[in-house]
Amino acid sequence: MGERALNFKAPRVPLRKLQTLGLPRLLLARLVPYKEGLDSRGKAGFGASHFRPFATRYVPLHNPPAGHRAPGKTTRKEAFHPMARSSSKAAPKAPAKPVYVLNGPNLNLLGQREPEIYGSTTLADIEKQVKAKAKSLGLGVVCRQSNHEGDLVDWIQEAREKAAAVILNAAAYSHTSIAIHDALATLDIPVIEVHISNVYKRESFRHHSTVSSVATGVICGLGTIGYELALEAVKSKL
Ligand code: CA2
Repeated sequence: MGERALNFKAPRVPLRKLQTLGLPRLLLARLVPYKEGLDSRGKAGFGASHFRPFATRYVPLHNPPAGHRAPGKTTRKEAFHPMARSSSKAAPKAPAKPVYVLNGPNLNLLGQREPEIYGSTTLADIEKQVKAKAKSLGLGVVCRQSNHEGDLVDWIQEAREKAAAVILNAAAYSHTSIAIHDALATLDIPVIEVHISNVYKRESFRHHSTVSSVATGVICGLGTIGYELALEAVKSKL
């Protein structure tokens, strides 16, 4: 029988009324709570205040088949059978902690000077791309930039507690900073070093990095897409 033929709306009945009819609470939990199988706290079953008795017997038109559903939306089946969720095609769930994307000195000038080396993409563009990529991977991100070494050290220390991983373009500090090296050495989360330009094609003072020896991996010379590749790498490590 088609879904349309089965689509009728049972009346909303307050929980209190059903209880006074002598229906045991266990049985009430089998009835479909009002509002898409979830109660006001987002939970199914116990604690819902209104029910549509017998609603489990029909498939409503507003409950589209899996794959045609808004990402993250809970179906009735999933509400009552939590195991059913694992096979659904919901958007990937973000880990509790975000990835810190940290940029060092002068990177705020991107797109304004030296486009032959760094391209015309601005830092704001990069952060927009990073946020979109992170979302598609189910990751959260925090993007920050500073011209001050101490800020980068503070944020790396903060990442010990608050971040799932660090993506770092320490810019010129990559070639000089022992403080950033030492802060990174305390982390036990993935660290991806990024450089927009190919530092090995440039002046010899850019060939050494104090970051690389304490990084999980290094991406260099691929332009601003390097930040997105770094997110892919982080995703594979988490
Ligand atoms: O290629 C990279 O991403 C670098 O980390 C960028 C640093 C440089 O010191 C590193 O050797 C390689 C410099 C970032 C400065 O960016 C500017 C952008 C526009 C105008 C001036 C500087």
